[in-house]
Amino acid sequence: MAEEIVPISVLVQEARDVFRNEFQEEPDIAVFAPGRVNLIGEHTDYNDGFVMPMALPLVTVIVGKKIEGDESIIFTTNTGVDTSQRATIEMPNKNALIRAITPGGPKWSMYVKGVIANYIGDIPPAFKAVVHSSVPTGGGLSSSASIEVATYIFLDELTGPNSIMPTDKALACQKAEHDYAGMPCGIMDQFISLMGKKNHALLIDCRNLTSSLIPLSDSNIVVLITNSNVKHELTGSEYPTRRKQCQQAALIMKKVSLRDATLEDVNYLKSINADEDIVKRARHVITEIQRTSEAAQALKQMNFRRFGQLMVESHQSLRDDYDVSCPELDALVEAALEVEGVLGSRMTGGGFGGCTVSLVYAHVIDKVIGNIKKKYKGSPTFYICTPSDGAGKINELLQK
Ligand code: GAF
Repeated sequence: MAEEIVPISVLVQEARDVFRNEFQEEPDIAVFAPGRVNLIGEHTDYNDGFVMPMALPLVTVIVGKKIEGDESIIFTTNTGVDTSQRATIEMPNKNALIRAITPGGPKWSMYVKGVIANYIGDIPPAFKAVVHSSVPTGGGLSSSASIEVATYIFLDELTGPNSIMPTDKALACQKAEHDYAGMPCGIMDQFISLMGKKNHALLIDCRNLTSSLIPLSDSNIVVLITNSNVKHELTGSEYPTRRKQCQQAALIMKKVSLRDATLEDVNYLKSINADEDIVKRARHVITEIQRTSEAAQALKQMNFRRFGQLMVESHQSLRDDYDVSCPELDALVEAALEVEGVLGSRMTGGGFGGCTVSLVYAHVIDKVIGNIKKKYKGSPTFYICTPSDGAGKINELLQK
């Protein structure tokens, strides 16, 4: 029914086999970084707001080793839309004032290049590596952030111990995505991929980059992710537009960001006949930040029913005010909510396709999956996920 979650140990062995095949030698470094699902707090990270994601057991693994010379060679088992599985990277010049890498090459390699260029501290040596992932590409579960963060941790292993804060590593990976992949993302995905914790959701304050863990491990409750397996073209262009609209709203309200605004400020926007889209975007962000704070309280009190209601309100707001849902995501949410025992359901991530996340009583999980399969016109895939640990090294798995 649901997809099998491949254990990290198996992914590492698979990646090692590919490495041996490609390079006829053994890797001596293995690292992983997870994808994420956002439980609530959507499109709030770039508005200084709160988000509440959890790290997934779906991960990107990188195995590799240091080599002599200036050129790194990377092989991926998953190319996404590209056809080329191999990329070479000219490592940055140690004497250059600005650490830049020539762009170009397959899209997946841009995430790796961007992280090398933005790596904090010593310039990493050249390396050979294999990238292998169980995070579905382009499914809204942060496959790109998991490659970036895995790359960062891999470079840490190459260069040796350092005292760089995880938040600074997350910021470096975010900059990699901005500058090398051209996606002006917020900080949520890289942050949770680094700092996720088993059996916990993470409430992140994206204004001051602090976070608090909230336990999420109740044997009666299941987090169900449903991949619509659709991705509409709008994603690339609409995300920057939403960011700009939020900045415009804050500017008109004379606020640093929408984090500082209230619904009274939305009334002010209306009173001056501000553009209707601007009003709606601001209303979503302001109410979503409130919902996320309330959801954190509900989760602390293990009030899953309230948490679920807030998820539903979040979806409605994303659909009606932020205009980032699509008929497929709406249909998945609707089909999930038809089943008694589903506490909440919403689209998750940037929108325009990708996944929904539902909070479900464990005893109705088969019923929910069955109903979605019956009602949804596409071909959905399902993942039952428990909150998992953030990125780390797993070199010992290579010894086995
Ligand atoms: C994408 C972005 F990368 C995140 O930073 C966040 O803005 C999310 O969309 C929407 O909440 O995943």
